[in-house]
Amino acid sequence: MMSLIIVLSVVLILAILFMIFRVSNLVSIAKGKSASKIDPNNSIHGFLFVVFMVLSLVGFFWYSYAHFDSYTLPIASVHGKRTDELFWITMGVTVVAFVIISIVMFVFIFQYRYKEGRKAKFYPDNHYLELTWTIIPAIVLAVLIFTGLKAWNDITGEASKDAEVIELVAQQFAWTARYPGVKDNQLGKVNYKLIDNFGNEFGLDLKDKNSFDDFKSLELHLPKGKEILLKIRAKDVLHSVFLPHFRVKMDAVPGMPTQFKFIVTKSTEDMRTETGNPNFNYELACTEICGRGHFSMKMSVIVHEEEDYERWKASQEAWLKQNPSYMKDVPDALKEAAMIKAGLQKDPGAGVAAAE
Ligand SMILES: [Cu+2]
Repeated sequence: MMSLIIVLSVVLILAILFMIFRVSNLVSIAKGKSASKIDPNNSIHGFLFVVFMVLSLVGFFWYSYAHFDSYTLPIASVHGKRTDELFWITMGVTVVAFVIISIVMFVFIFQYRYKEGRKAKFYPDNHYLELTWTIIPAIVLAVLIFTGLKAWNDITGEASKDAEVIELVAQQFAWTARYPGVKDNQLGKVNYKLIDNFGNEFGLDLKDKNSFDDFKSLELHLPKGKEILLKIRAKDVLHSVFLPHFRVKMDAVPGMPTQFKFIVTKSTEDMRTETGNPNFNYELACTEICGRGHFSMKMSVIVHEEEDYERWKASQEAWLKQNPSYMKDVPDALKEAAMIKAGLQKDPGAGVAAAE
């Protein structure tokens, strides 16, 4: 009902404005002036354009300066410094262009408004001018694009052999991480056809011996100072991994695994000291509108010193230990190895050593 009233009011107001316009036109015709004559408020409109420009530009610079800290987070990764530099160079170049274009656009509207007797000059072309405004932007854009492309290739390129590989799986509306497990440090194979509703949310392929000690985590634990390779996939729709402090942003695409490598430079504790906030926590947020629950799709991130990180990893239970019913999918020849690797059964060798 309320929206109907609003729609009717808007229609009514538009109709009234149209009628006023018609009446004033008719009045000016009746007074003997031509209807096509220029509006007497022309100068006021031109002037208002300039006022709008000044207020907008002042507001733009004031906001950018006054709220700088609320939209720039401290950097906590190695490549983050570089991408931020690129960001600010691009920002500088575009702001200069934006300001010049805005001033020219609005001042010309005022300066060259209609005036009785003034005629526009016919100026068809000027090769030097055309060359200048083609070549300079072309060079600037090429430099920006190629430096950006180089940074991008470094971030998404091959990770080193001893990088910490972690898999992030996105689904509506949660993130799940899979770690390779301390026994082999290799992520086991996955196959989307093996995903089920009973526990195998990763689609873990238990025919692969590397999968036996993989473990799942609902928090993302990361080591400080070590190269990390995030392997990212999505199970349903597009999602996007966003770790703002690390300047990490990568889409999670169903059917097309993506990855991102980076080195974290500050542990959670370091950041708590730096920000003076004892409750500071890193966060992973989804930055792709992925459905109704998108707003809630985040994950806690904890960055440890490397030793603590290894300790945390060693304290985690293998996925297979938490879901022992999947032992049926392990080939017979590998069953014993799987039991030992998953921690379902003590390593007989280790047992003897402990007993001695
Ligand atoms: Cu999402």
